[in-house]
Amino acid sequence: MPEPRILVTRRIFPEVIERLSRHFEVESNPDDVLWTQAELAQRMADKDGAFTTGSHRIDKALLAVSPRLKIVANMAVGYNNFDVEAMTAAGVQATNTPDVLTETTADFGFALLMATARRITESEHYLRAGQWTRWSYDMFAGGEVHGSTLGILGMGRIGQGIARRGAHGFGMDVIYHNRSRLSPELEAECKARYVGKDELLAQADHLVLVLPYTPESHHAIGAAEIARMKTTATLINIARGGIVDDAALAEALKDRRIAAAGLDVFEGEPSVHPGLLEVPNVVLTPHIASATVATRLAMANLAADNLIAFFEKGAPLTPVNRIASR
Ligand code: 8YV
Repeated sequence: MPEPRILVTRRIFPEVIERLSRHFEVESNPDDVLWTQAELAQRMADKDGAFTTGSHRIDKALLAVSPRLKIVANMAVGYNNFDVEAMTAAGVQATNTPDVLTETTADFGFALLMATARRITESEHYLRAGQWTRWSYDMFAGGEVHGSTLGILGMGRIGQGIARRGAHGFGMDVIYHNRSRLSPELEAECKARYVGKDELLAQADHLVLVLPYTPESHHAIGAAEIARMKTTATLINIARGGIVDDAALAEALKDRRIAAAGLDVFEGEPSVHPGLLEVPNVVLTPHIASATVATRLAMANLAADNLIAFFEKGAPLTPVNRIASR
């Protein structure tokens, strides 16, 4: 039997390409060319499987011209780049990389919260610009982190990791809102209290977004939601751009309707709303919440494991959809 043909859509660890090559005929992208969807479709035409990141959409149009495709393994826990319904209808297995990035991403969420509340990047820019000439009592005075109220919107694995850090490490009062409540045991472990969305917005000193991006969560935080927040609050988004209305947020930050924001993800990234680049009270990072060497390698290996398990054992390790057996 000929080896299955796999397309790897972006540059990834050479050792993972090497692993894949021991099982499959691999077409990789070592120069990391950002293929258009049309270029991707051309390459996908003779492939049995694909290793993707969030850079490309796996949608109806692509599936229609990928007759051999049986599986797409995303190197990400989020899979809003997949049309899962269309993939399921086409009998294409979808997989993601949960768990391996949970703690690293929660670490970053907390780092972004701290940097935002304590104005770390803003003050560094000031220092680098040679503006620090003397002490003053209110120089870069920020908001308190320890003992404050931490609000979490989206209480999956990463949200729970942030809750634990806040409650156990910083004595924060943790409240959360989610589609479904955690079990009493998990609530106790995270020291987190379930509240309605309006109460979450009104009570949080620091509001962290960790929910998946779906049609329902599009602009879950817009002008109306920001208006319900404390004027001293910070907003942290490590989930997906599109959950926040970036134009409304830029306006609110300019008018100091909230104190500050920390954003790792953006609507239409890698471009960033110009209003966000103009205000000082925002910490901006280029979608790096899972970016440690160890975690990115674990994610790549899990995506590879999914392809190998699917073709060699008939079932992937971390499926997103259930497909009828062929
Ligand atoms: C990825 C992410 O690096 O896992 C996710 O959902 O957002 C990041 O960890 C990114 O999606 C690239 O695939």
